[in-house]
Amino acid sequence: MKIKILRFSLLLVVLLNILVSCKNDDDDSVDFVEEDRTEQQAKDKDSLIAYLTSHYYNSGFFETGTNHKYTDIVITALEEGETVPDGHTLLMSAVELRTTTYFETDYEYYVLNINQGGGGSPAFTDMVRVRYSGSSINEALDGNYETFDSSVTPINFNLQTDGFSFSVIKAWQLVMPTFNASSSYEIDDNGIFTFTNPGLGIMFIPSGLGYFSGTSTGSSYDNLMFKFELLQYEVEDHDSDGVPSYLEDRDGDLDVVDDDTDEDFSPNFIDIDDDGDNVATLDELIPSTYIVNTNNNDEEPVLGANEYEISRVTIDGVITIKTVTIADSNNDGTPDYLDETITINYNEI
Ligand SMILES: [Ca+2]
Ligand SMILES: [Ca+2]
Ligand SMILES: [Ca+2]
Ligand SMILES: [Ca+2]
Repeated sequence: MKIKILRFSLLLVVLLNILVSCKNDDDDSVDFVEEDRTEQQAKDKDSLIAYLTSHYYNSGFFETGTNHKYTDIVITALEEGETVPDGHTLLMSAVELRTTTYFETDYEYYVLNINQGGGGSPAFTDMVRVRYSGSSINEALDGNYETFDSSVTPINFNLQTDGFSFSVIKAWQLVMPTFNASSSYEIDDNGIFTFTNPGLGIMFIPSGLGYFSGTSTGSSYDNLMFKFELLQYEVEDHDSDGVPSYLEDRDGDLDVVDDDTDEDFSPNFIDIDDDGDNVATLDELIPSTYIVNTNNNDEEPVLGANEYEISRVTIDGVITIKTVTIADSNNDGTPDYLDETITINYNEI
């Protein structure tokens, strides 16, 4: 599994820097200096455009049906003087240009949406289940098509790290929430899953939204291409405090690390007492339990607007669902768990 968080790449850079610095006393080798992000992005933009304007894909194959796989996508280099054959589309004519700011650098990247997907859509902090392959665009421009990472069997990735576990590169966190997962799935007698109407696409990304100076792909500053199927996702609650992690992004800037209500240097999404009032967040939410007996054809409960499922256990067709509801007992717009002046423990009432 090669997809790692950038932070670890940076750590590696620091370590390399120390190693190289130590050597400097003995010889005259130069310090490792990471490329300037803005300068690198300008080069990467040229590489991405060069690739997208010189390659086409089998678009006709995907015109009917919604159950295609990433392995069905065939990208071919356009030979000099050749026109794009019928049933195919030049990548540049099919992709959508997207922009973002990351590490104070303006980035451009491209997404080819082949199928949106028929299910729900993950939040940027959720876990996704995908099939995918990743390859180097720089290598492809040199005529070498090599996959550096792939999984044809479904595999899970966290879109948001808690600072300790691995998670994906930035581009995945940006792109996955813009697709939908499959609408349903079936498991056959051999345990093989079949997914209906999954999200299917390709992302073409500059090194700055990938591994940048890291060498996970075999070389630094690689522009990358990921073909993927978004199969399923799960809502993540990193600190298990009952509030889904995406809701702990209080300022809504798609960054959970910069939200720290009690300013204790533990961001809300990994803080079990978000307002620091010594009543745990989980205790400042109103608990409910639902019993759904599927043997009696009981229907699942419809959850309230501020109600979230925290656990589900099924025994002999009887489902026990526990939920929490965000309370704002003084109606001042700040929920109890973020209001240090309110200390009601709903699990002791
Ligand atoms: Ca935020
Ligand atoms: Ca905190
Ligand atoms: Ca929290
Ligand atoms: Ca409180």
